[in-house]
Amino acid sequence: MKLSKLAFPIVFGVLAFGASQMASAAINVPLVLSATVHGFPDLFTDNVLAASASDNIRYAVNGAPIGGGRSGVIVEFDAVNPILRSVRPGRITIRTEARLRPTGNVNVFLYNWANDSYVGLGPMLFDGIDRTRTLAIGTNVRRFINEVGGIRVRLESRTAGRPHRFELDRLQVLVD
Ligand SMILES: [Ca+2]
Repeated sequence: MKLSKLAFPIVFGVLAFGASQMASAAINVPLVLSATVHGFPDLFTDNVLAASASDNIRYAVNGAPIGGGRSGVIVEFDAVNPILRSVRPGRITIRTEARLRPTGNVNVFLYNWANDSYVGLGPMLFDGIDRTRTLAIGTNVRRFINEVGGIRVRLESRTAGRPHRFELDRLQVLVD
């Protein structure tokens, strides 16, 4: 854990250039909790540590039927770092390394704590081979950080057929 070394450049950047400027270093916010909303409970690997490193140990979820021959996967992760309570970051970046069978989009959302809703960042296209995808949002970032420095990420795949399996090797929540 090297967060203490990253704290200074983040704070310095905010103080020196104002909240609208992005600092040069990013905080990699640790994952602390996960909640699976959809999926077959007996077929997923509910171990958040599996998603914290790129090591081919995967957080795996099988899609639950949602009708019409389709299935859905919704997974939520909480990332928390207390330093986020006191900074005004310019951007949150979600980076994932994952595979999805069959090929399809996984839509990425951040939870807006200010009005209890999810804001979509866009789709990430995955197939049967591990792919690294990145989405970022830089508008009014404070709404995505709660009073304890928490950020909630939702990954949602609803368009794939059955069987439907999402395997997340790594999820990174980066703040800068
Ligand atoms: Ca992993």
